[in-house]
Amino acid sequence: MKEFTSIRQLPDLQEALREARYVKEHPFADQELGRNRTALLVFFNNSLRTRLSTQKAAMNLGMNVMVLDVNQGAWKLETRRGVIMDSDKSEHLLEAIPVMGSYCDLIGVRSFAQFESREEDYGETVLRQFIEYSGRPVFSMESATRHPLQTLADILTIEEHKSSARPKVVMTWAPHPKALPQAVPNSFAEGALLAGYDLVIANPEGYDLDPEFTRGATVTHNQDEALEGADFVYAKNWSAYGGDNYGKVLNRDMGWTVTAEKMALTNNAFFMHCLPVRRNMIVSDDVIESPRSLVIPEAANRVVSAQTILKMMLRDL
Ligand code: AN0
Ligand code: CP
Repeated sequence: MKEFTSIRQLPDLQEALREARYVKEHPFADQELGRNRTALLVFFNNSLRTRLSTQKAAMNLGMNVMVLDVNQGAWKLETRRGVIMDSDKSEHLLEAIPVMGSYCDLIGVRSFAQFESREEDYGETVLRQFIEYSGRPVFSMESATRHPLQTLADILTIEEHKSSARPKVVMTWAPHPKALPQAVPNSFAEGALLAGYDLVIANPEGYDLDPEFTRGATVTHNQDEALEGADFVYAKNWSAYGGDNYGKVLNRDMGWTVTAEKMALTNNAFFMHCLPVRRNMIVSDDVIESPRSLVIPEAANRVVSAQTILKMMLRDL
């Protein structure tokens, strides 16, 4: 695999899940594959899980790893072409990217939506430049529109816990004080549909996601109705996508928080969230601490998803 920016780029999801289960059972079986290979992880945004799990995955494969926090210690980077560089930005991405590429074999990039323009965000301007100018295979560690390593870990977690062939999976919006990207919900919807789940998306009016990602799912504005009979509840906040409201917070209704009363509507569902999560905004303490909460094994599976993808990319170097 030469590029991994969407779960749809996997040659075969079921084959990738088989590979993931193997990796989980035998984490050190491929130490030779990464020998003398270097992964560079470039972060334009904060991270706990992605940073640590991707480093661990690379180390399990015998790789060397370098991490760059672009906003801490590197030169401030200009990303748009054609601008007169008289601001505080000392270097252009168009030089920085090929330089970074010359120091490594694989590049991971985290670059969130900036909410200045939907076209720029959904055009994936930063990620695309890495793909075009680094000369190296690139994988996403969450871009403006998707978070495929998270999605692969989420699907693996559902596969490990489901008790029917086609579980009912409810992805529900929940309140949050700040504007968050649509990357995680877009990507989860894309993945859950690819996996063949019965996907229901519940969100307030004004929060419908880009249909490019949700086509095939049931979208409803009634959370209680959606939760009925759910086998998995996947909570996430996102900001508005459509119209003039792109990137805005339109709703803070705490009636959407996932509480024990809400979970009582489900088929004794498992609770999932990609983390970081704000307790008693997105989910109540008792739900996230309950035995049905999968947030910790879900996060642990991030090592497995990263290692699976790195392995597939190393094989094709
Ligand atoms: C980010 C988001 O919602 O996309 C990262 C989640 C993995 N969350 C925050 O910025 C809080
Ligand atoms: N879930 C996830 O990607 O977490 P981080 O933002 O901490 O990497």
